[in-house]
Amino acid sequence: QVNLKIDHLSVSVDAGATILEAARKVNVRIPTLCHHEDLCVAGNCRVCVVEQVGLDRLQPACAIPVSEGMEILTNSMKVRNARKQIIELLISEHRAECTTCYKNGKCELQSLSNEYIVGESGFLPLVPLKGYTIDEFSPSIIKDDSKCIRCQRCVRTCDQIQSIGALTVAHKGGEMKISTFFDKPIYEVVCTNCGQCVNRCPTGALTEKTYINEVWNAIDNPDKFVVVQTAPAVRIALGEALDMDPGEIVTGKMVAALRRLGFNAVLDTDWSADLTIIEEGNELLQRLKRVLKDKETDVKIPMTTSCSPGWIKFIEHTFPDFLEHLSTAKSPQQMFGALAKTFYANKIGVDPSNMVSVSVMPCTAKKFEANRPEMRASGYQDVDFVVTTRELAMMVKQAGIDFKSLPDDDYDSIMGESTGAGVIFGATGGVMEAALRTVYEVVTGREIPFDGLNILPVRGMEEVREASLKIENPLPEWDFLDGVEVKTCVAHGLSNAKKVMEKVKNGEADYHFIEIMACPGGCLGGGGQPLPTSPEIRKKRAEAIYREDAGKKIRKSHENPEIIQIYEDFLVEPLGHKSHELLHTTYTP
Ligand code: HC0
Repeated sequence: QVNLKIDHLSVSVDAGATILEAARKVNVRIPTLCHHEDLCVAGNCRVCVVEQVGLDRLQPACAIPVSEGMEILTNSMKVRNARKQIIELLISEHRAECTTCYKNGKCELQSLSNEYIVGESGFLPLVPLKGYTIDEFSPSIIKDDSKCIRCQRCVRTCDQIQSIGALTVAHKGGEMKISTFFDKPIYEVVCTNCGQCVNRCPTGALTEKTYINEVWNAIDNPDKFVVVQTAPAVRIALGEALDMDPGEIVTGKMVAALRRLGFNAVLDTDWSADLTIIEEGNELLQRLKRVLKDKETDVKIPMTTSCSPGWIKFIEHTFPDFLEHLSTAKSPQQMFGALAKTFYANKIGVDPSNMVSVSVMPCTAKKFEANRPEMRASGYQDVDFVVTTRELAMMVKQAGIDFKSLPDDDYDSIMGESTGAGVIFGATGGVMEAALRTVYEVVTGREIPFDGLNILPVRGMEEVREASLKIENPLPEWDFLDGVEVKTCVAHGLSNAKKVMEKVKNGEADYHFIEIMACPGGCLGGGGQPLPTSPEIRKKRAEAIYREDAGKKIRKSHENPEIIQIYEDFLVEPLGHKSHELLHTTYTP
């Protein structure tokens, strides 16, 4: 332990802790910009400077470790003047058109400039803005260099969390900028559209591409029937953007709000998550049968999940020889979209050409996924517009809805009923847990031997988790699985996906099934979720997801009555003709 004083308050912290961490321990807030809890220290913006008694030079609190007897002043005149000047200099290079900025009200630089009354600055008119680029080509992300303050949070995110390196630092000194390979649009480089950079950008330099106006236009068009689906991880985070605390479950209020916004049908991606389990679970069993019973040698095992569009883009770019390991099952968003404009449109008597299919997702890559050419199985674009959790919150505010006081509403039927297994898709390990609940029961005829269906080994925030499940006394049809230990692996964040795929590539992995989600924590940490994000916030969201699961009457996908019904009425059987036509796809390098 190291003892020091922060603003005359005594504090003890572990050796190696920074001044910033010590200050937080005694509830002294030091402003930061380039610092982010998920990222390594950069120390390049200098907004967090503090005075160390006895030293002339100011110190960046985020980058300097504590030492015994240190005395720190975080609010001296010297510190206040320095911080103000630093913020003024940052603003002098920032296109500060705050009132028209998409990030207005949510920009960290704007908050600091307000806090330090930067309007008095003499620098503001002195540094003219140079020519700048606004890259709007991606369906998911907009990059506006004129708003960039070069803190490099995005670069560190793309490199450290995702191991992509699509964003990088180019040039030096005053010319330094955040760029891409040959300064190409992000759509043309290895960007996976995950939006993790958007989640960590303190200003409006990186934002999601919004489709709010397109959705309003559809709602206002009397000739259109607008259906909306809501992803699992939206219901446990939307409240954060509407003045509620992290971890509050707002499923019922969200459904009520969507109805108030004017959607014609409010349906659930969790329903198609249950459907995904049936299709993907059966695909896994078929692959295992072909390998273990029929001794086929060209079947790709381990099979990996295929529902995270950032992960799909990553494997296409980074491990193109392993694309056949992906399950052919489309994501729940896209299964929903394909069925909305076929099965559902037919059921309710709406011409699919007049149907507009909207999804609310925690993810910016879902905007890209909806635009992929593979996603037109209905004969139309299966999902027309994707809005993020943040955009839905903006729509709720625009509509003047007092979200907190809304009553709880239920989803419409059909395609609205879901199980606990569908809900947990939103957390890392959730797809694996949902699949195991069903696969084990299909194979053995017995419920999985875990406490109350909670398969704890696949849960948690550990970067890569492994779990195995021994099959004993299966039903006669699955006798080749008797005694087989089904080995699984779960990874979240693409740098962890890379580690797992390197093992697969090197022949060091003996897994049967791998779940990969592109974002830290799974979709609950998606690039479209409310800001800010941190390990603590993601933990609270995960707890909320498992609470929602525990509170569900039905917790296994194959017991969802609306899933049983769609096989009776339309799909006939898992992996059948209709499923292949609408619910499965393959990707080519
Ligand atoms: Fe996810 Fe999904 S769980 S990718 O993380 O599978 O975005 O929440 O909607 O499609 O269901 C995101 C979240 C989804 C899909 C589902 C899957």
